[in-house]
Amino acid sequence: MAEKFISRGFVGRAREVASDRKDRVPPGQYETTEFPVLSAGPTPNVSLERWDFSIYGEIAEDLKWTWSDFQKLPSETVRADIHCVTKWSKLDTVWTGVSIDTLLQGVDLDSQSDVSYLVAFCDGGYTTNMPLVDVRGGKAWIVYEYDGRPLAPEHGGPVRLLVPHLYFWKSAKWVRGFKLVKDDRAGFWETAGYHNYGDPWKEQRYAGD
Ligand SMILES: Nc1nc2c(c(=O)[nH]1)N[C@H]1C(S)=C(S)[C@@H](COP(=O)(O)O)O[C@H]1N2
Ligand SMILES: [Mo]
Repeated sequence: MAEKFISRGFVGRAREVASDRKDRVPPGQYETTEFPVLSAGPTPNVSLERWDFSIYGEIAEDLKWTWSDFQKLPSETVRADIHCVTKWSKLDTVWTGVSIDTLLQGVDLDSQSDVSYLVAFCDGGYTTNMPLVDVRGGKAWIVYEYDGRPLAPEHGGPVRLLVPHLYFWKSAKWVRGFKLVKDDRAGFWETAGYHNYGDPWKEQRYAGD
């Protein structure tokens, strides 16, 4: 679960006991304090002058932000538990970035309600798909800081997607944009046999789970 710092849980969490932490680790997962790096290929290198983030696809008007545009967008600091399908979970990770709600403000989704999926695309060619509702309503961010520091390249810097309520393979590193589509289409791991949706609480690891 992700929550903003301003929300009520913060003080309470500081006094948390071990059993409460256990309840936050989904079935089949174990808690780690490490931050493993899992990448399907080499860490791409893109200059910030050439970097942009775009939202395009089956929508009336495309959106694009340069690095400096992106830095001017309102940011949020969020704390979230993350769950990798390789079975590690990491609690209370802290990220800063832009809510996807902010980015989608410029897309008239009400009059294009049949556009209900996205494919996140990245430098290096990685893709991952999810329903649009899963990145709306304060559930997902494009983050550029981890633990108060610029996001390290191996963890997805300059920016990555953060969708903490789904398995961490959905949190695309080096993300460069979203393609919004009417019909769902499988991304990199989803094509390779992983679950199309990936809810860690339902242990949706592989297709058919
Ligand atoms: N572009 C890109 N994003 C990616 C991946 C990848 O290989 N390429 N791996 C995914 C997987 S399987 C996981 S578990 C997390 C790992 O993020 P980390 O390396 O910061 O722990 O990134 C996800 N995002
Ligand atoms: Mo993963």
